Amino acid sequence: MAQSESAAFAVVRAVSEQRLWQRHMVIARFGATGRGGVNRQALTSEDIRARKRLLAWAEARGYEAAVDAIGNLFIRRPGRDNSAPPVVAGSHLDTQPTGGNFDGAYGVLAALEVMEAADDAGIATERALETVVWTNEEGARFQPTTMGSAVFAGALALEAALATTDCAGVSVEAALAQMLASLGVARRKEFRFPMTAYLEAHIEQGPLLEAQRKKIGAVTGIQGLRWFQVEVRGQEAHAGTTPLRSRRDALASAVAMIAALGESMHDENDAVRFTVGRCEVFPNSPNTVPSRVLFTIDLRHPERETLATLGDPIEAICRARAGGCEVKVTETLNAAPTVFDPRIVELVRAAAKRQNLPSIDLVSGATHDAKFMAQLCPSGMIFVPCAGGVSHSEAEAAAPSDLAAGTRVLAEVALKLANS
Ligand code: HGY
Ligand code: MN
Ligand code: MN
Repeated sequence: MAQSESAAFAVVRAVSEQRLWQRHMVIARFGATGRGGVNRQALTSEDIRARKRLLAWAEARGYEAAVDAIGNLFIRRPGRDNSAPPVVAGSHLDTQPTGGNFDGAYGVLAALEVMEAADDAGIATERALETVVWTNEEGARFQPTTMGSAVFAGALALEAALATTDCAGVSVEAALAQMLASLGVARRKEFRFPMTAYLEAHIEQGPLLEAQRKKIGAVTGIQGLRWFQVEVRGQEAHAGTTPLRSRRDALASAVAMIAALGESMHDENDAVRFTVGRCEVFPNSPNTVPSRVLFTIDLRHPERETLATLGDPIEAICRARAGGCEVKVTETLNAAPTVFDPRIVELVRAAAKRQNLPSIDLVSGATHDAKFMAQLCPSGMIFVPCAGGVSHSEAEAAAPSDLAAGTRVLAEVALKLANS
C-alpha cells in the first residue's frame, strides 16, 4: 500500500466521534436559544465567543491562527513542505436567527477533527492542513450571504462589504473591528492565497440522503442564486383622514409587487426557489400610512438561463406596481450555478466506497462558501444526512455517527490531497 494511503487510513481510524460530538455541544452553547437551536449571527458577541473557543482548541495543539481583512479565520497545521499551497477545509460558525447546531459548525469542527486525528495518529503531511471559518456565510444580519468567501475570492469588493449595515445601522467595518480586537490574532493572510484544494463538509439541508438511506453525498455542484433588495418609498399620512386615492402607500405597493413576482416565478416542476424572507416597514405604526418598505428576494435555480429569464424582469415587475411610490431595486449577489472539480468528487465517492458508506451524487440546493472557492482551486463538498432534511430551523438535527462518517471521508480525501 502506498505510504500516502496508509497515512490517510491511519487518520481516518483516529477520527473521534465522541470528541467531534462533544465539540458540537460546546459550540451550540454560543447563542443557544433555549428551544434547541441557536442565534449566532455574524460578528455578534456569540460569533466571537464561538471563534475564541475554536482558537483555544487550536492553540492547545500548537496550530497557527491567522485572519484576513474581512475576518475569515484560518487555523494551520504545518506540513513538511510549508512553501506548498495548503489543503484547506472548513465552513462557517455564524447562523440564522433561528438556526440549527450543525449548519456551518459541522464543516468547521470536522476540519479541525481531521487535523487533531492526524496528530493522534502521529501522521505528518507533505502540505499543511488548514481549517477556515468564513465570515458571515448566512447573510442574515448583513447581506449578502457568503460575504467573507465572496470578498476572499474577489467577487465582492472589500469596501462594499465593510460599508454594509445591519437593521440597527451597525456597519460590518465596526463589528469586524470589534471582533478582530477581541480575537487578538496577529497573523494576517492575503485574499486568494494559493490552495491545493478546498473541501467543505456540511449537512445536506435537504431530504435526499435520509430518504434514500445514504450516508454520504458526493456533491457535484451548487445551484445558482440571485439576491435582490427592493426599496419602496412613499409618503407618511394619517390612516384616518387620508383618502386612498391620494396615498403613496409603500406597503400596499410592496404587497402588489411581491404578489406579481410570485406569479412570475410560478413553476409547474417546483424547481424554482423564490423567497421574500425579510420585509421592513417604516414607520411600522398601525395608524400611519407606511412611507418606506424594504424587502429582500432570494431566487435560486440549477440553470443559469432560468435564473436570467426569471431574475432579469424583477425590476420592471416592481416598477410596474409602484403605485406612485419611488422604487429602487439592487441586486446584491448573482452567483452562477457551480460545478465542482470531478477529481475531487471522485475522491469523495472513492473514500465513501472504501469506508463502506453508501453514497449518492447530488447538487446542493443550499448555497455555500465552496461556490467561490471552486473559482480559485479544485473544490468539493461532502454531505451528511440531517433529520427530515430540516435546516435554518431550531429543529435541525444530525446523528453523531453520521457526522463522524462524513468526517472520516473528509479525512481520507484531505490526507490524499495533502500527500499527493
Ligand atoms: O442560504 C443558504 O443556502 C445557506 O444555508 N446559508
Ligand atoms: Mn451553511
Ligand atoms: Mn445556512
